[in-house]
Amino acid sequence: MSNTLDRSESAAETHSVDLEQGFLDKIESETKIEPKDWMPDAYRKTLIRQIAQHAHSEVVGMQPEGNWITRAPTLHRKIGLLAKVQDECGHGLYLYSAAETLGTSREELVTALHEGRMKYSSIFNYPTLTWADIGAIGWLVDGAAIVNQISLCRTSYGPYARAMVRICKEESFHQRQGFGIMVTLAEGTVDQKAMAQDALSRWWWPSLMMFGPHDSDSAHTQSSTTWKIKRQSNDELRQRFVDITVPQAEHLGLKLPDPDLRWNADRGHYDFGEIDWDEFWRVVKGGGPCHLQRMATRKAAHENGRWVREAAAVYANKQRTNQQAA
Ligand code: FAQ
Repeated sequence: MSNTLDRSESAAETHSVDLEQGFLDKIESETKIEPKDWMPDAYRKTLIRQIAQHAHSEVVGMQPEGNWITRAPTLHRKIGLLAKVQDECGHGLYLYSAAETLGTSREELVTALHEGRMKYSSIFNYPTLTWADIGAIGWLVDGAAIVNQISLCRTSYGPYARAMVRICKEESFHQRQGFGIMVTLAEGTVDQKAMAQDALSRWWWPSLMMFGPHDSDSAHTQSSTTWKIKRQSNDELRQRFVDITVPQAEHLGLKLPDPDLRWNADRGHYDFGEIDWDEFWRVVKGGGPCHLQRMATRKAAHENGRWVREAAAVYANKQRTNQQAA
């Protein structure tokens, strides 16, 4: 009897080692992991966390810009901004759908956000005080998001990687739209240029924080890199963003608010000053200037949309019943 048990336990162990090896082989050979493939629990958990937090960021990220839709300076700018905010909502949808392929539900993820068990990007905790902030968000926040997300197009989980390809195409349009606003303001009156400078000065450091803590303080980087969820580290991506953005600020004739920023010919990169990590962690932990307002608005929108979700579910059921009857 005990021999039979020993044998079945050891067969189960061999099976699980085979599964794990099969998974690692796929990662090694750059074969995407798909929803029905076997994957370690920790890989699944990390993906759900990262994809859902990304989805929450897109949806909460609609708020700072939504604030300016009714105050856009021209019809042309208003149409562009409306389309951008709708795109962010769509990105949230693709990402929640990608997370759902891992065996969770959108309702569960949204509840976790509302109960403070999940995060959204620190960047969306800052206020949009002037129209120039809309330019700065498009240029810097979408610019940072693209640098991060281009890298994620090669992430190992298939549905996430495919969502990223589409999202990046839209984000690059957003980035150009934002830069266009900054160009107009920087080439405008003295007051407009000052407004652009003020927005840049306020959004620069929070944009650098979007990439997360230093690699040495990043809890998830090591495992996420081994599993090729992350293809480049937080610090590598942050450096890439700085290198791309400094010449753009020079083109605008605006000054980045960092006295330590300078080209380092030996490294072939810009050196830049230290981020205020106390501020970063304070914001990440819910102490950001607009956190309470963002969450109250998000929860109210969810409640106000309840009847739509219920009506859509009833309609879908009715369609299903009709199809079965036909
Ligand atoms: N904010 O160990 P790591 C956008 C947390 S989309 C808040 O380095 P990881 C589009 C992190 O979750 C912007 N929390 O974590 C748009 C973890 O806490 P946990 C969102 C942060 O995951 C534009 C802890 O710190 N993009 O902008 C932040 O390996 C305009 C330790 O950190 C994405 O989500 C932060 N900035 O690396 C929309 C991209 N950084 O979960 C509207 C996908 C770190 O253990 C308008 N995500 N934390 O409790 C990623 O690439 C990664 O998750 C990182 C963080 C790089 C953000």
